[in-house]
Amino acid sequence: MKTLFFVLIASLSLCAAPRTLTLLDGNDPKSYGTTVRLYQPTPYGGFGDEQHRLRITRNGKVVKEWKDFSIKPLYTGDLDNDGYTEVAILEHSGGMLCCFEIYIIRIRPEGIRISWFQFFNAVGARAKDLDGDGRVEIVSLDDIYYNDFGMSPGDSPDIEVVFNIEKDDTPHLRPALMKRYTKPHYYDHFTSDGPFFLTDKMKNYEVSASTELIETVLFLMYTGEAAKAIKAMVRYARFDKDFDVNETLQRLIESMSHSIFWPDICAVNGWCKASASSMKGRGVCEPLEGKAIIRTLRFAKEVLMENP
Ligand SMILES: [Ca+2]
Ligand SMILES: [Ca+2]
Repeated sequence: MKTLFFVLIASLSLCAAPRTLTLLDGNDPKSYGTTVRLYQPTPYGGFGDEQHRLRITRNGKVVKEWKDFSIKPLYTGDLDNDGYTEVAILEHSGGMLCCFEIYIIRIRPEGIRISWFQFFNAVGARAKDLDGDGRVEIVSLDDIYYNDFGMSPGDSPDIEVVFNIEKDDTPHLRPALMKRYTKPHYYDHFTSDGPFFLTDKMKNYEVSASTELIETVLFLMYTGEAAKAIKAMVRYARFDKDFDVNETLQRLIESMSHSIFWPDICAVNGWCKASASSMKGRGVCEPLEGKAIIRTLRFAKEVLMENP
């Protein structure tokens, strides 16, 4: 009975204590004395403000500490295959869909460097070397579109992206890996030939077909198949008379131009100024103005409308 009592007390104390995760141990030779620890409040106790804390120390001295509504580990290891360790974390500052940040903490002999970039909705973000080339891919949602289609967050379109973080901290899309791993559920339905129809699942779950369409269209544009995207929209517009291809295109291009992947989207579709695109390679795509792209795409649409 006495033993049971002590076990009970010990369990209660454990429940009340915040959970501590050591993301990087200062004894690891590749840490150069850097320890990265995450303190997570427990559901029934812990921090009074229920916030997560991340603390970075080097040789026992605190060099950085911050707290937010939610901080989750994303990856610890060599993210970009340069021989040095990175710690990637996902921070959520609150709100239903907004705002998430991915932080990259670079551990180097001379010190640490922290950079970050923002996602609207990064629920379920994960990191893994998908193609075995030594560079780690991050898979997450690019959800900038929920603001732009006048829909509730649950119905708004989003796209699952696969990207690498370069040594200069810029994210770069991996369209080929997206084709292999993140095809939207209704991809085949929207890209096949013949008249469009609602599937039983679409009817049963009252899924907005145009949201599903936009997700497929985004996927096609992010992976360099804009012509196929237009074809899917034209086919759908014959089914849904309220669907305006021109208007949707315009909103899509405008929204896309706010994505952190916009230079990549332009590069993969060839929407770059001639002088820049002729050089090929990364970082040289100077995007066309949105209006010029819309003109090109509308022309493609007119051709398709006349020759289905
Ligand atoms: Ca590295
Ligand atoms: Ca890889």
